[in-house]
Amino acid sequence: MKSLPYFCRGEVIRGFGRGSKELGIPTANFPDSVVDNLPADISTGIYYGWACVGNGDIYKMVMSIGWNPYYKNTKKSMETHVIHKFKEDFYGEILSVVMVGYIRPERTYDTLEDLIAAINKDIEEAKVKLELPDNLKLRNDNFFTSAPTLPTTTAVVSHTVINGH
Ligand code: ADP
Ligand code: RBF
Ligand code: MG
Repeated sequence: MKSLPYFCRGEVIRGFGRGSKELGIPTANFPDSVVDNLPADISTGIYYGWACVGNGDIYKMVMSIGWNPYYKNTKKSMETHVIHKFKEDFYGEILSVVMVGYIRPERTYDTLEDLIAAINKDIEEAKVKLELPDNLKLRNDNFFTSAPTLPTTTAVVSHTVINGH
């Protein structure tokens, strides 16, 4: 995928409210404007990378892009699970991410427990892969230090601008 690493940011919106939080795996959803801006070579599936809320600390993340085949969604979503325990929700804030690598395609599972186990395995893989020197470097990219903190129309900067820096 020639577009990796891929930098993007956008407001955190409400998702399907399916209670991924109750599963212990909340995912911050991006609006359509961010999903529709994805380059064509970024296929659906599971990715790992770095994420930052507003201009807060930078944490490891895993992201799911697609139609969640287990739930048969009709709408393509882009959901980030930040690998950190937050004290509060951050709906309405700007989430900045860099997608660093691809883990696997999305698939369906026989049970919810199997889906959760797969996601937890993704999280473990992300933690290990992000420790590689080339991947650690992206954590320090000034993309994160220049993060806007308010949801404005300019917050959803097109990928050509961000990735052309
Ligand atoms: P929704 O369907 O609205 O996306 P979720 O159950 O997936 O609901 O919860 C997502 C929300 O939880 C995020 O928008 C964010 O405000 C909050 N949240 C708290 N901790 C995290 C985290 N570690 N990663 C992602 N979102 C988190
Ligand atoms: N949904 C699926 O239907 N199939 C998957 O393989 C799948 N993998 C995921 C991997 C990660 C790391 C994350 C964060 C989510 C994944 N999801 C997958 C999405 C999950 O179904 C979704 O977060 C919940 O339905 C809440 O919206
Ligand atoms: Mg969500």
